[in-house]
Amino acid sequence: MSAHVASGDTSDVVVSRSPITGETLRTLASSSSDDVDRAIADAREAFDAWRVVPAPVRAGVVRRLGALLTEHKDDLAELVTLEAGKITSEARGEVQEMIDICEFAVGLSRQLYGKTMASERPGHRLMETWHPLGVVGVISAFNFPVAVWSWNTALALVCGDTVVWKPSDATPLTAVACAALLRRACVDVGADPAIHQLVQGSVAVGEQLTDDPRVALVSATGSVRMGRAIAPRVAARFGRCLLELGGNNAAIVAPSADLDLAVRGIVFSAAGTAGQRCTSLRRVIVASSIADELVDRVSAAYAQLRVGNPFEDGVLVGPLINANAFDTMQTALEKAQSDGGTVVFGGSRVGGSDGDSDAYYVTPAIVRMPAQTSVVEEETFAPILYVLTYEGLDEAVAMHNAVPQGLSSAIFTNDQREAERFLAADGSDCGIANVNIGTSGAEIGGAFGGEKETGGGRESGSDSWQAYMRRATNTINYSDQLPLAQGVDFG
Ligand code: UN1
Repeated sequence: MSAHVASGDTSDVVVSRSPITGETLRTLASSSSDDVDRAIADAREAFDAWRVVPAPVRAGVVRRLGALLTEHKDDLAELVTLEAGKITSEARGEVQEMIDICEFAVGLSRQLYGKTMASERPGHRLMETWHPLGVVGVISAFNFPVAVWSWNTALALVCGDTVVWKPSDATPLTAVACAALLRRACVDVGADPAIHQLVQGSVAVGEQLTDDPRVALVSATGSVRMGRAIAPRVAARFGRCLLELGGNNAAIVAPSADLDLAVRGIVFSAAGTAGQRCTSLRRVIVASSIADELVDRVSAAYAQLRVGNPFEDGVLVGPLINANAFDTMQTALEKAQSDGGTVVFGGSRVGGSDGDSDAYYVTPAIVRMPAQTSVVEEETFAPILYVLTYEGLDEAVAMHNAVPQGLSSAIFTNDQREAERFLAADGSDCGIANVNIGTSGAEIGGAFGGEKETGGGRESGSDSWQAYMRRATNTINYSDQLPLAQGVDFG
């Protein structure tokens, strides 16, 4: 995603502002450099004791956090709507995603498996053990202000790490709420609350986490630009990075596709969350024979979408996060048109936002493009859906992969050959590849992340936990001989 604050910003306050009205909700103090230093030091100190607590016992904190999230689901969702502008159903879904990852992490605590390998030497055993890594710095974005934190934190805590969290400076109140719930979970189960530290601020705070050698892993979600700034700095100190950066997600719609299903999948992925998910659908690559019909049907569905206050029943598209997001969207639309594109639906600022208001509501846009020009290759964090056409599947796959990002992808087809081709080695080059389902709204059970400029990291389910631990390979000799590997003779 692409929200970014200018580098070197050292503002000493963080302003919580609601995109629903543009009003300031509250001003919080930013963490000073000393505060961040202390948070890292406290997390590092807490790690010494936390790493030797058995993982299934560590899971107690996460189990309790899951219970507290269940109890406070609606309240936390309300805060997410207020600060991030998500509709209530999606905000609740985001909190549900937190509850789900807590359950996953609790089960995982008994499954941090290492392998046992056959040794080539008699009387020897070869195995691997997974150990806690250290302090994990979590940098998260405004658009999933709570779920992405929980993916990282639930896994990190079960893995024996401690956490320092720098949330987006657009969503400081949801962060305070999450940190308070986790603190309470710690107190309730008798764990040291210092295992989690919250620091608030803008780029300077993130940079401090990035550069501090006590932070073993920097897990960052945000723009490609942010990832480019973080990765070399962490690499320079041989730290670890887990990057979840921009997406430019596409769906191929083949001639055999079930169009009812495709339209529903496209509309949710492209217009849902006002196009402000990393996984939002940004490109449709449709067979030319069905392109007009598909565009008509998606346009008709868009015409039914209510745009407005995300707290209101029936509203499906809330506001953009701020003026900058609106300007970026308008610039992209202008660029697309000057590249020969035609806006066939939406794109303009609408009701609830008069010229004076600092709230930005837009009708989701559909733009037919003659080719995949440079603006289509960029991730614009707003509801713009570019439509491109193809003749043969090879061409569609080539077009699909010809962007710098590689997060999520989909094909709508009822032809198994086409579906398998899309999922094969020479098919989609993304970290997520779906069949007959949109690009957004992944479950937590799978690994989440992508390739190329998306950064290569994997979070959430499957074996993503391994990024939060260090692996030790152990060779144990239980014989009275000392044979050397590879048949080496040393006297
Ligand atoms: C993000 O946009 O940063 O797959 C995360 C999805 C959500 C997570 C999105 N489960 O759309």
